[in-house]
Amino acid sequence: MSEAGRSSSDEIFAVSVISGIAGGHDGLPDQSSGSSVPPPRRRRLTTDEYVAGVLAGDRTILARAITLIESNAAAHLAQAQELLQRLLPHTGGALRIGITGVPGVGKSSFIELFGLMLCEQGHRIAVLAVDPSSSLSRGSILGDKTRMESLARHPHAFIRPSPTGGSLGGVARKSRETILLCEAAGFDRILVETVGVGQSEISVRSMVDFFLLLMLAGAGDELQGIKKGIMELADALLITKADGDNRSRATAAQADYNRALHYMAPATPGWRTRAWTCSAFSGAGVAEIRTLIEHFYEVTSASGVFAERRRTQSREWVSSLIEEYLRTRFYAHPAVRAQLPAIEAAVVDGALPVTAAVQQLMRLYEGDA
Ligand SMILES: Nc1nc2c(ncn2[C@@H]2O[C@H](COP(=O)(O)OP(=O)(O)OP(=O)(O)O)[C@@H](O)[C@H]2O)c(=O)[nH]1
Ligand SMILES: [Mg+2]
Repeated sequence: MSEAGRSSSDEIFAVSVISGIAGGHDGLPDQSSGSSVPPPRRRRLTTDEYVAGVLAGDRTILARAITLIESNAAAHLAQAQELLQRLLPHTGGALRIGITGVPGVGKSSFIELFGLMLCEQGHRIAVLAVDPSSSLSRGSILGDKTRMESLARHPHAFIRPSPTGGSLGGVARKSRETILLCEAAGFDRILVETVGVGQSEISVRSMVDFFLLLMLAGAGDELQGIKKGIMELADALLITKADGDNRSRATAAQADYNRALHYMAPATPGWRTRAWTCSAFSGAGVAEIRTLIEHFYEVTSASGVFAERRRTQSREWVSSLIEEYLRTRFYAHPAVRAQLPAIEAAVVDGALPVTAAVQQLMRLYEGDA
């Protein structure tokens, strides 16, 4: 497991193994303590064992396969890619749903209820989190586990905290590959929760079919401000906590948002984004979202938009990985690292034009690249 000596260019493909989360990292009770014989934790599984285990829906092996694809070690990368290659024919079958919203909006509470409803209807649910800040705060990993207790215990649900460490690009790569593993393991509804701050929403939009934005009522000025950019990505807006005194405010906000949405281009061609309300306390509105998403699937499948989005996402995934890879290699290059501070300083001092500075750096990089 030692990662000493890995080159920094492996960074973006790397996986920091999450330590210290009970139950094999998936937020579930430790299944190895049950009546079945626990797998030897230390022995490395062969790729055949991984393939067979994942395809059989063995959640312990699935959790280990995810840890493998999250690993930063070069040896793990090779095996992880071989595993993905073999599982690829079994992927793509799930409806992938992104769920975002500011901290505390009620994402986990909604997912708990929504996920349980889907489980009861015979679906198998995987809940993944994408939180590039989690290695620092560790906040939502723990929060999610406590707020999704019933779902975490459900035999048809699998909850996996956000991969930790590294750039958003690294986290996104791991999350996308985790989606594929979960699909190969037979999960047919994948819920990807991300906290509504910054780039992570755009990243999750690029890996899901349906994007749900949770919002709080009573912040009318949000309509003009920062939320607009994210609203444009959403396939539905859901005003949360529509209960008690907040019910009428939620209904008013729903009308406001519907008016605002009227003037926006839809996130998905042929689909009208609308605002809804729900309460995770009373359960009101949750079933409507399920129906809505099923309807979305029917409409976009029939029009071809669904398949086209998946193709576009794959193409964009390739280019974003290339960009990430090149950027990492560039900044890790010894000559670039040695010269960058001086060249930057010359630019800042007005002694060197920016374009000339970048050309110098590129020559350094390409010199022995
Ligand atoms: N009144 C009311 N409170 C709610 C509802 N849903 C969630 N809450 C409360 O809002 C708080 C945050 O809920 P979470 O589900 O943890 O929110 P979150 O968006 O997952 O939060 P982070 O993961 O920290 O970003 C908790 O105290 C919940 O009890 C609801 O439907 N009605
Ligand atoms: Mg949460």
